[in-house]
Amino acid sequence: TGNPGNDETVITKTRPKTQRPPMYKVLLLNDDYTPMEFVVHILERFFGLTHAQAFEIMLTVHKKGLAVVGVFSFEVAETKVAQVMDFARRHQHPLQCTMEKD
Ligand code: NFA
Repeated sequence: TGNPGNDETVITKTRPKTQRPPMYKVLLLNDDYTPMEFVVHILERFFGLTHAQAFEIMLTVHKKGLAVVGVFSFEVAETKVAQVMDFARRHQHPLQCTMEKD
């Protein structure tokens, strides 16, 4: 309008779309044969957990059937799964580790 004192300015804020990589949950699955201490060892060795944290997650898997061990980029998650599966296979335990998009 032509009224004095009103410039009719519209303020817009741009929100830059920063790209974040998709994240992946690494899951550990229960079975009837893998020893509890072996699972605890894996969680300490490949996921940098303390003994107490590792024991807690192992028990969750044992009781609930599965648990999320951690959330990582695709590449890191893939590596963790491969490390766990390889270590379990070499020790002839049927432990299963998988990943899924978060
Ligand atoms: N359920 C296994 C047992 O009783 C222990 C286990 C825990 C296996 C977590 C796999 C994952 N020996």
